[in-house]
Amino acid sequence: MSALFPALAAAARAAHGTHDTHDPHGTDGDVRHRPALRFGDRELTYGALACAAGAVAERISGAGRVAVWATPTLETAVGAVAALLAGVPAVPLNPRTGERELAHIIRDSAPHLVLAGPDDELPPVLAALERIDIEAAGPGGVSGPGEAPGPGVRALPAEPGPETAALIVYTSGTTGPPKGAVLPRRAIAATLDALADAWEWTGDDVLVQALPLFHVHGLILGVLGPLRRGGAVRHLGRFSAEGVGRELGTGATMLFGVPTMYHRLAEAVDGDPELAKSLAGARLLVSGSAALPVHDHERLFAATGRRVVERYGMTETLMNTSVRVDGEPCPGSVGLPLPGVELRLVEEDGTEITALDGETVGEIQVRGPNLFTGYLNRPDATAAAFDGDWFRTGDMAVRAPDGQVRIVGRKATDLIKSGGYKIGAGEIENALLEHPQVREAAVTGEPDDDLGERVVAWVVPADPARPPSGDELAGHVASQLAPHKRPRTVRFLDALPRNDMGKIMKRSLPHG
Ligand code: MCA
Ligand code: AMP
Repeated sequence: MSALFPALAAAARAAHGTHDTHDPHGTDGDVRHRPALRFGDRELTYGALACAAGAVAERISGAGRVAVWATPTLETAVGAVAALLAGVPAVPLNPRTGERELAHIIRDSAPHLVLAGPDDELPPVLAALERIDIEAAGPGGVSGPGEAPGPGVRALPAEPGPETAALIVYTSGTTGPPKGAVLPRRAIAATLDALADAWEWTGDDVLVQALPLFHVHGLILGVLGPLRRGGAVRHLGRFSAEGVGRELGTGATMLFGVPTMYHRLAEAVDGDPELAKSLAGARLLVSGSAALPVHDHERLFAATGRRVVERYGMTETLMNTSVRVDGEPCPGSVGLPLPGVELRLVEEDGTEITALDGETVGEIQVRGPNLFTGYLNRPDATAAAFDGDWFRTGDMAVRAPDGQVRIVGRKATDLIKSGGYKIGAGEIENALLEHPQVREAAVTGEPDDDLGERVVAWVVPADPARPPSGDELAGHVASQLAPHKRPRTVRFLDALPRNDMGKIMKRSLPHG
């Protein structure tokens, strides 16, 4: 495998005078001056990034694993790149993770160090770890737009092997706490190159995004993707339709977002001709992490004349399919398997469905170089996730005669996708049951125009005369797990419907 980030390697070599400075993508002929990362008004060129990330890489080289306090900032992007340069597996942490979940992730992944921004306040559970502050400017580096790095650029370390773990990303299952998906460098390179093929993604593209940097979508696709191509990313810090419009109107060419963001753009675009113009001018609008409702797709098309391209992936598999830019637009479809990805649909009894009839529903199974190597410390869960060498996604789909994949549902009803975040019903139920005023709890997902699905909690209070408030329970879940896992609706019942075995029958819940 070639270097994960060729442009970064070229910038570092150029700074050492070992190679000519010619920029293959170049505007001004020197790769070091090419913009790489921009967060708000702070920007790093490839030269400055090589300098800043190289300095951090040198400090963490040889560490077993590092945690990265993953705020939506330049520091986090530099920290993640530094870990990749050093060949040290990085565990991105959601800074809003509550006590219970964070304690689990730290226990499970056992990092030796934590990388954080100089101003970040870390919670007590991280206090025992050695902390390294990420200086985004780096020694001799600068963060002003377009300036060249100073003399402090480090020689980048030798590239580790393709099977080396690059990232460990925590993802929820139906029950129990989140599991750490171990993603090797090979999977990251394979998925980004397959997307480049499907999207004609080059170093000339400038991506705008506002995704969290502790998940695959925002970090791997949205930061490492542009860097692998030698292009640039502008991160908004937090999502707003106005920010998207501004960046697409001033040079950004692509947008990555979850369906909730496209829904909000569809809401905003009607009364906003400037936004419509900016979206219409984009080279590529990509949606993923959950299904984009055809309704929002059509609203955006009507307002802008642009089709949103959908791609389908998973933390464990990275990207599996995408609508191609050189193919037919296909609302409601997630497109074709990406180059290198094998995909099949399988019946309940394990038989492969060969019909491309757009009707026969089966579970999507995939294999290819884009897959993870397993769940950290969980050989049982890893084994259960595979059927031979095929990974069971749990997503149900049909295939049209031209091979296009259309996702129609999920095998497990206990997984909820809200705002593009995967949430396990079981983990929320466990947290609710720990609340002293809760006797019984069940969690379901209900359709939501904005979030796709919203978390609904069904609660039997310990004392029916004094039930806890919905806000109290939402706050409890937010503080133990994470704010995006909090129930948006809480319904109180006298008892949960159960079958003869005592199992909760979620389908029998009054509105479930
Ligand atoms: C509200 N908040 C609270 C509470 N209630 N905080 C603490 N306790 C509470 N009880 C805070 C939230 O933290 C947040 O803070 C604010 O109130 C609003 O919260 P929320 O409603 O959750 O956020 P939102 O602004 O409505 O978020 C919508 C969103 C977000 C921006 C679309 O859901 C999002 O970023 N989703 C992206 C998920 C993603 O990247 N998934 C990819 C997974 P504040 O306002 O300060 O922020 S990877 C994947 O799925 C695969 C690989 C794939 O295919 O991509
Ligand atoms: P995560 O576990 O957070 O990585 O989420 C992966 C899941 O998100 C997949 O198993 C799908 O259920 C869902 N997903 C991702 N992209 C799409 C898409 N374009 N359409 C429908 N579902 C999607």
